[in-house]
Amino acid sequence: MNAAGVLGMTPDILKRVYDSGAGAVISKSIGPEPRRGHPNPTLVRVECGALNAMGLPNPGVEYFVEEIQEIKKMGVPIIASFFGGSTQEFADVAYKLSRAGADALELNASCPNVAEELGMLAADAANVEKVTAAVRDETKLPLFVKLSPNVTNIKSIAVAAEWGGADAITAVNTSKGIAIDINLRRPILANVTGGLSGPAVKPVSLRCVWEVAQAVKIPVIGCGGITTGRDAIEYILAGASALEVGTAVMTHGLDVYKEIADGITCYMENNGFTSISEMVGLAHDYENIGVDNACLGMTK
Ligand code: RRO
Repeated sequence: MNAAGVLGMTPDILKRVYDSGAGAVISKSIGPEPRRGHPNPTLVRVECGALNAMGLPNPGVEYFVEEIQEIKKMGVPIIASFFGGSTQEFADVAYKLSRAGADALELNASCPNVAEELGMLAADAANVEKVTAAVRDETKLPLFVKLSPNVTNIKSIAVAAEWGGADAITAVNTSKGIAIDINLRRPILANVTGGLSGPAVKPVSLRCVWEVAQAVKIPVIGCGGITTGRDAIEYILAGASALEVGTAVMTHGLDVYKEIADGITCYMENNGFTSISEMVGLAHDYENIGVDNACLGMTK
């Protein structure tokens, strides 16, 4: 899947993502009302990644209902990412997106770029459980909860989402960062801080997947710096059952979805796997893996 916010604004672009090899597509995070987002600059390339502070720009749920219907007519499986400013707003938006025909919902509990009540819900386990449970009451659709890496104990937050009724955990959103222009002697982003994505965050995001996979029984969706088939396999071995790819599209174009899928297939053929589920979380068994098997995995 594409990571929410990357190429997720219009039905035509999401269709291109799907045609490029993604198994499903994810919308930009949709809220109760239209939002302009932060002033420019909102995106800056940094070493091994990108820093964004878009500020949740979106057309609002009423408008997006029509977009979902259009995407469905194109035969594309669509996961609607969404947020709210309160528990009630999260529930209301989820209800409207479900009625519109989305195939699944991704509750964005983790935008790093807005005030606490909108973004860093995911820093508080009790809130995550409460909001997830309120959304659960409004929809029977598969419900993913996207968590933040910018927390002290991601395991407890993941368990809270599971208790609230989540069907899967997406791990993770961007890591909070900053970039400074040495000539202007000021932060580059108008919002000062932004969310770091791309290869720079991969080890951190992978560690989050590892920890979440140990903490919950529901599936984990991996997200953070996945660019190659090898990255994808690392995430699957750490416990991810599905993956989201975002920043790699900026560096490799839309072909990256097929390249990653081909890389996964190649690894599976070379190592005798016939389904993804056979590989999920295998690295957690590291103490039991013999040297021969470990070498086989490392060479491909
Ligand atoms: O819009 C954003 O600034 C944004 C969002 Br909603 C998010 O979830 N993650 C991110 O890095 N940026």
